[in-house]
Amino acid sequence: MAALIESRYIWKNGKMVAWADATTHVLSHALHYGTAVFEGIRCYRDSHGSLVFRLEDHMKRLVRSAYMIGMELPYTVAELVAATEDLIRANELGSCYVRPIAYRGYGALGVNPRPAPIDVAIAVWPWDAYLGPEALEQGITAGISSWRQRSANATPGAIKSSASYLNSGLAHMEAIDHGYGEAILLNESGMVAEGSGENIFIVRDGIISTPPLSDGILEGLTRASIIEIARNSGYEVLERSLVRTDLYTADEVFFTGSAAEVTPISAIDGRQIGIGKRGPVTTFLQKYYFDIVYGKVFDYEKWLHIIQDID
Ligand code: PPE
Repeated sequence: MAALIESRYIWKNGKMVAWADATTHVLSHALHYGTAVFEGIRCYRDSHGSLVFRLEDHMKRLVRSAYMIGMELPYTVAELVAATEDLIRANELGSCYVRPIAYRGYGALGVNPRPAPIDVAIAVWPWDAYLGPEALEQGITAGISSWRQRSANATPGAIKSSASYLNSGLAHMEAIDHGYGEAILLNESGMVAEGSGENIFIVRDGIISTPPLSDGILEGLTRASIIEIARNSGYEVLERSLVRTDLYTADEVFFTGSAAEVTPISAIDGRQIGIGKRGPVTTFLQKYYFDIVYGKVFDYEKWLHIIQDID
């Protein structure tokens, strides 16, 4: 799932550097104190070029995450978008994953991050189906984690910070150890929050529901896209708090994320969900999502940053 396939160049602090040279010192602040924010973006290849899904929106979220942890990035959203475009061209990749990261680098240690410099990098590499090749069709199993989503007052889920992913990692490892494919975290009030790297949706009697942002989740761009696509297709979509039993009794449950795309959940805590594989609403939304990201739906081209091939 996560083995890196190296590409040629990484963009770092305004320059293209060779993959192997994009290193940082072991005393970089972020390594010790989690002072980094990042993004995960997918780029899809069609016959004319590379289509980067919601690139500008992801870079805006990066800037917002940075702002919330007191980092003012030395690059604008437009500069980060242009850098990504240059990088994808330079690496001549097919479909790939884009990982921008902004972090407190080398120069000062101690809890106060402010004396440490800010470094910004963007990497791209091929990344296959996040939850395994069969997951998109067959679904994956999930378990409710004994680890909780942190409250909005402690490493908030709304900030896509490296620090938050310690919690995701704990939940994910536990899920794997218990024989599940992925973890679902409840928040401190016991409401369903999200997966270790995905937002979550349920379908019951044709109505789609997903936890509200106020339940302490990441404001997922795939989540926002699915809400918009579903509403425009005539579905009722509610942003409402969900309890664990809402998951058990749903007809369908699915995860969304840039990496996970739209992944059905076949069972939760050993209880089969609906028909135990991708249900009809999930199938519809997943297909629609893939059609959109591959540029087949004119109405949603607004979400694609198109990098034309230069012949
Ligand atoms: N919640 C969490 C905790 C999360 O990590 C992600 C994305 C989402 C929701 C969905 O957000 P969005 O991608 O904007 O729809 N997780 C990213 C990183 C995964 C990783 O393993 O690293 C991703 O999907 O790229």
